Amino acid sequence: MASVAAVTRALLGKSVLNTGRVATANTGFIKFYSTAPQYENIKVDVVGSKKNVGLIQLNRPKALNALCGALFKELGKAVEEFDTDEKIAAIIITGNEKAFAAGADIKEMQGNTYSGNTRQGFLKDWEAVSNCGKPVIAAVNGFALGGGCELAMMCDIIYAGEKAKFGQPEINIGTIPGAGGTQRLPRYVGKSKAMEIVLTGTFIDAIEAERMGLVSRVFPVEKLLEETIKLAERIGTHSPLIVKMAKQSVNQAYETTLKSGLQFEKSIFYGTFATEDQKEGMTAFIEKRAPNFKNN
Ligand code: CO8
Repeated sequence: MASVAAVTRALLGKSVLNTGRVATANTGFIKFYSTAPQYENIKVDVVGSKKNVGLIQLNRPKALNALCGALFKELGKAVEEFDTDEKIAAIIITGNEKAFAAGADIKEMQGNTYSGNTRQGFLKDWEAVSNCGKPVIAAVNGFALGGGCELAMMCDIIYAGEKAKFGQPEINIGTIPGAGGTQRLPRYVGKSKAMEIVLTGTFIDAIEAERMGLVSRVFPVEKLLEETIKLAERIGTHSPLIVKMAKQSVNQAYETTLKSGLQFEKSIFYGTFATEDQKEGMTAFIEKRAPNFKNN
């Protein structure tokens, strides 16, 4: 499969930048600067016509992007950097055609012990994605299994290629999902389907995942990244501040009762009226022009 950089260059017809804050000459090649983060298990680019989309590609193809500890540390760092970078509007996490991620690294954790897991807080590095304030979109081709499915579910939106396969096969290897599979999956697809997936380890395909509400759209494999970048760019046309408030409010639906969720939503809604971007958005509507949001 072509690298993410090659795909995005082809899509955008221009060079992409990595997270080094210095732009390269438009030679069509990515140039890495010494100040840019160097990663071993992921690749990081900034893409989109406005260079406001952070793109993270999981990059352990020989192990089907199995999520080893080092990968998760790097992923967390990259997400946090994009989250604090004011130029970035949304973040995409993707894999390759064969695998988004085939789960936590079984070879790495096979010898783990209960006391060791507890002492070291096994999984603690997995929180950066779900804590990110900006929208995070999973672009899933191939296998999203175990921790890979859980990683996708930590994201705010899941787009899938038509050959994607989702599953929680931990039951096959004598354990259970440990990063949200028994908690987020029922919230997406309901108890009966979640039980079936978790208790049998059966994989579901992209169309079924879309029908269940796990995935919001399915695309031909080669179109997935292009469509996901378009989605991120569309989000990026809005006020980043209001996007963040909207994300907080939707997330609250998973944390609380309807009554307190509605109260939370109301206070965030009222809060938008304390922002310049609400004034600008409504003024622009009345004046029949495009808004010029200031993230304020
Ligand atoms: N961990 C480590 N290595 C893996 C993993 C994995 N999860 N998945 C695949 N690989 C490796 C294989 O061992 C193989 O390596 P090698 O060439 O050295 O033998 C290589 O990737 C290619 O895999 P296969 O030859 O098996 O490829 P196939 O196309 O035949 O099969 C499958 C693809 C069906 C995806 C198969 O590889 C498979 O079943 N993988 C395991 C899926 C799984 O059980 N995932 C759940 C893991 S447990 C988990 O995620 C718990 C999450 C809780 C949080 C934990 C936080 C750390």
